[in-house]
Amino acid sequence: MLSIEKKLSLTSDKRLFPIIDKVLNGERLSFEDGITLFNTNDLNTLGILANYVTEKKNGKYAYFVINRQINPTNVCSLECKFCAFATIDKNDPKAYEMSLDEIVEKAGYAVENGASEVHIVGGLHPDWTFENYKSIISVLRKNFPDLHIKAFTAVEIDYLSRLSGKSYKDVLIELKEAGLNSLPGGGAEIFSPKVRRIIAPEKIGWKKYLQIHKTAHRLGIHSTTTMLYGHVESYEDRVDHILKIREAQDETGGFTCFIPLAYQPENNELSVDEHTSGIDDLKTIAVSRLLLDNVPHIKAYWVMIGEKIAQIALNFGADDMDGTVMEEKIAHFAGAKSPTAQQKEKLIRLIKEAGKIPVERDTLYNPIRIYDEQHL
Ligand code: V47
Repeated sequence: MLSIEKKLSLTSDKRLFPIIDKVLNGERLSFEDGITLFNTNDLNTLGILANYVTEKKNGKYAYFVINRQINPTNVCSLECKFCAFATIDKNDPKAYEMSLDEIVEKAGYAVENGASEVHIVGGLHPDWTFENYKSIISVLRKNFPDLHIKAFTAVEIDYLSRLSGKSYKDVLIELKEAGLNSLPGGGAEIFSPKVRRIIAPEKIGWKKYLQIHKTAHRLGIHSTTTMLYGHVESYEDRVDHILKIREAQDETGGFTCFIPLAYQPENNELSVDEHTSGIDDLKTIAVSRLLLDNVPHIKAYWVMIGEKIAQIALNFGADDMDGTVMEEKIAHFAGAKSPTAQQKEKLIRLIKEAGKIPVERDTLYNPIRIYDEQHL
């Protein structure tokens, strides 16, 4: 069998040699390295290198979670150009608002089906108060004492701060006291202000996004983080985004996972009509793994890249597939071709076929069950 050094030395792209050396020596990659990696056509070497780093961090384990997404409302005062889920108009036939009873019912179904996590994100509803948002957390906590509540993106936390007149820190403390466990990573989009002006002109910028996550981390609230790619951004924008996350993680260490989100092109106002390619999805996952030396996990989100690419991504730097999801709306309003839910058995099979060991995890990556050979 060829050693890793030998396999990597066979690269057809000589520009990769210094990067390979750095990775094998455990050295941090630079902005320029990130650009070179995005520009290479030697996908195989990129995959081998990223998989080497993944297996150094997480062995052969690949994770999934039994979870449910709940989107309490799609009424939103922001009008992001890529978003097909939200509407600004409460009278729009597609507008909806869930009652607390509906939210509890959905979470109850999830718990009955083995979920350890609910992932809650929705619009910035112009009529809802801080107390309305907080009651979603407290009612779920009251009904499901052991459920992990991962809720409200940094964009929602900023909104709650403006609604209540409280600081980010005080909003987060109150939500934590109500039962919030962690924050999801949505709302990051692409940090570049130039791109943000095109795709999400009214959304908080990268400084506030990261400030909110770092504030949460300092309060003991972990979070995930994301990057929306495949629209009008450049490779430079992607690398800049990823390195800003790396810098924030150096400060607080609270990100558990990075999730590249592949742009879905339908029913929105952005004039980009193409889905991302499989090669771009794999490159983005691999480069993320290689640049983010301080983030423990990289997620191949099957909802947005499809099951097949997500499965292959497990050998290109990803070690997590998200989960059963149970009801996905955001990507599917925008034309995602994947199913809207996933069976646990299917996730286990996809991971096993990729040559990895499936691990059902909780939100913070504590193993719940390892499906090693004896279980398979
Ligand atoms: O914030 C919206 C993105 C995000 C589109 O934290 C779109 O573990 C692609 O953040 N094409 C919500 N993406 C989903 C999200 C997420 C998903 C799974 C796991 C985690 C996690 C987080 O979806 C939004 C936005 O960035 N989004 N519209 C679209 N047309």
